[in-house]
Amino acid sequence: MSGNRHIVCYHSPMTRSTGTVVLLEELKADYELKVLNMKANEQRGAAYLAVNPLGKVPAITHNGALITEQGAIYAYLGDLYPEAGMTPVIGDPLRGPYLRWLFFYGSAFEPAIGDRMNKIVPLERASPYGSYDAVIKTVTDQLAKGPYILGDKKTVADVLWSVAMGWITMFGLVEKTPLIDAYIKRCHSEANDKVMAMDQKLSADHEAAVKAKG
Ligand SMILES: N[C@@H](CCC(=O)N[C@@H](CS)C(=O)NCC(=O)O)C(=O)O
Repeated sequence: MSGNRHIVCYHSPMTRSTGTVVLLEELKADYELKVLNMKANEQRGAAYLAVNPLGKVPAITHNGALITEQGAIYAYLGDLYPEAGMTPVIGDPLRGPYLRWLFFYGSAFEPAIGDRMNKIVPLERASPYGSYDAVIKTVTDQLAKGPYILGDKKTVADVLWSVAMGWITMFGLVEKTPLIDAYIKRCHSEANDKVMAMDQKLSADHEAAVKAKG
């Protein structure tokens, strides 16, 4: 693919955008970060709300076009950097399942986790995902086929799922079973370590900046 592939990524440490930065690293993408200090509530300031009116990260821009929502961001970046070999391209039989698992994440898994966190048990027929148990079983059955979510090869979808599973099991919203633990470890790469080290420093800097303001 030719043309300008420079990505601007709005990021706040230790959040969902951490996974996006891991993906940018794994794709060896040309990118820059615009870092928001959430401890200072910068994501709710007018400047960022003009970028993403929801005040949420991740958000990316490419040639001035805004992309929000992790599933869309991951699909977009995977297509923009196909040479990384982490994207089943159109025509590949795994393209459909690939999109399924990227979108399942945002359309079923996140709502199920969000309801769990908020102690909401919705009517199955009125929720976008059925039941929490059905969602967790569907994902874990898929991971059990392994070694990656689409089978033998690690894809962009694994960056999304493994980073998310890392946070979500840490917060106790999903049990860290041996299957999930092994999956997280299998997907772990140098990029995870690099971004985590950066995030730890950013986080400490943000804390210090807020304290200094009093
Ligand atoms: N639907 C969004 C969710 C993004 C999201 O919830 N981001 C959190 C960080 S983990 C956020 O920006 N929270 C800041 C806030 O609400 O003030 C996506 O999938 O990208």
